[in-house]
Amino acid sequence: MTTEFPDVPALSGWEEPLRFEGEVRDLEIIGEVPAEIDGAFFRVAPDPFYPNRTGTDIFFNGDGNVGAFRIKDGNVDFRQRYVQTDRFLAERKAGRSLFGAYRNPFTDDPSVAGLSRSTANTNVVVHNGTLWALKEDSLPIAMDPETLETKGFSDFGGKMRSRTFTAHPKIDPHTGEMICFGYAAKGEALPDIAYYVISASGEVTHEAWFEAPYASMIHDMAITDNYVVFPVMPLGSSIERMKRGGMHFQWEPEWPVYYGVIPRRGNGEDVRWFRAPNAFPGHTLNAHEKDGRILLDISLTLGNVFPWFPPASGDVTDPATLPTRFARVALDLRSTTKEAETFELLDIIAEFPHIDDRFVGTDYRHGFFAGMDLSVPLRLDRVRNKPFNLVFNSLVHGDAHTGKVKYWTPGETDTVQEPVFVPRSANAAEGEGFVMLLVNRLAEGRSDLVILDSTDIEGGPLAVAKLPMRMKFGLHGNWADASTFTGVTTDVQPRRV
Ligand code: V55
Ligand code: FE
Repeated sequence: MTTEFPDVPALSGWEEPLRFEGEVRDLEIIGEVPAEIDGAFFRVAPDPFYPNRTGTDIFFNGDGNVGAFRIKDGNVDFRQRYVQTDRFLAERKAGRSLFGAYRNPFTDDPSVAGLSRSTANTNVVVHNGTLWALKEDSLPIAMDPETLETKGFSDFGGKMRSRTFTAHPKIDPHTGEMICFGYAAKGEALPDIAYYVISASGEVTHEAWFEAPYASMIHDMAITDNYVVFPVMPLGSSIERMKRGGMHFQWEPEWPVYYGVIPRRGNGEDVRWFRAPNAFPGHTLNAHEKDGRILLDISLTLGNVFPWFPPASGDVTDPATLPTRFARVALDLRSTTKEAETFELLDIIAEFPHIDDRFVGTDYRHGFFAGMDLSVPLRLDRVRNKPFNLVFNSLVHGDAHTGKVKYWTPGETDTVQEPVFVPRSANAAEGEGFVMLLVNRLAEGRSDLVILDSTDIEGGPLAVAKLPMRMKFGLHGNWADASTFTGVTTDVQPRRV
């Protein structure tokens, strides 16, 4: 490789491309990994393998590099492998970048026209014995959870007609169904949404199509016992802008937020839209039904969290300075209102929420987040590799019933990544178990996997598994019990590269 990576903040300092695949068996552990933990923590980070052909790039456009921490009998094995997307394989074959700007096919080398543009870089989720690597512009791609071998993209035996699949599907803890959707489902920058239910054994059992109020990003979703919610973000898409070489998304400060609600087995005409003032709806913590209303718990920021998708005016604000909170949005299904009502749920600056997944869709208490503990300064003047964006210094626990908040803040030169919750046993009480996260030791240029007691995060780590290298800031990951790894039956499409 003779070209250099562009000198942009998104690919510098801590976020310099790592491009590492391999394994470290039996990590050195300070403390003790609880013996009852048997499973794996999967996570994915954007990690561009080649410098982008356009000469610049954004963080969201890197190739998905999946990390797996397999934990058993108190030991931790680490493995990392790129998702072998069609795009990754084609570029490896060519020895250079062939795909251009983020979600802008007009900037691609003509030789890759029609090939999947998925980087598979946003989330990794186990369902039906398969590890699905997800990017919201494409179909999911299947990996083997034990070897991280890539098997291929799937359209679920031809039954999934959407061109896209969310990076944030939800798994119903009672039925094992994967509830999911694609936006831009008929093509980039079009308003079509396709909603799907996939059974525990991987069959598409329900499909519904409808249109969003405008064509934009719909990043996350939420489910309740009977409904599905789609928060529509005012990050508009435009083919014309893409053709001019502009960004796929543009922040639209005048557009309202919409929340779409559809019954779990509903059809396109059943969708109901609730409007709310302009804001940035981020990740959902959970949702549930109460007294005829849907209560959606979601991060809500007043302004654009993604400055790399600026508004038409070009004005950007440092996202760290924008007012943000964890909100409870009420959607009243019994009245004819078209307005959503917004309340404060937790007084925290936090994102990357996870709950005890056995309580998805129901009334619940425990949320875990990557957040900011403002009482501990982040001393970036003392670190070698500066982090780029999305900087959090603390693991946060919030109680959705009492509003009580707890922090574990590792240190003045440490940042944290998204935490996941691990139940102590299959029938443990809600929130009783462990929480696991990557901590970036910015001064050392190295990361640790840290395991804490989920009921006492203030007590600090039970175990610290030391990595010999830095872990790029990942987007999302999930915990999967070892019992869910077996029975891979996924029907995948033949490889095209
Ligand atoms: C997000 C991340 C993406 C993306 C769209 O975090 C939204 C939100 C890593 O890629 O393509
Ligand atoms: Fe996300």
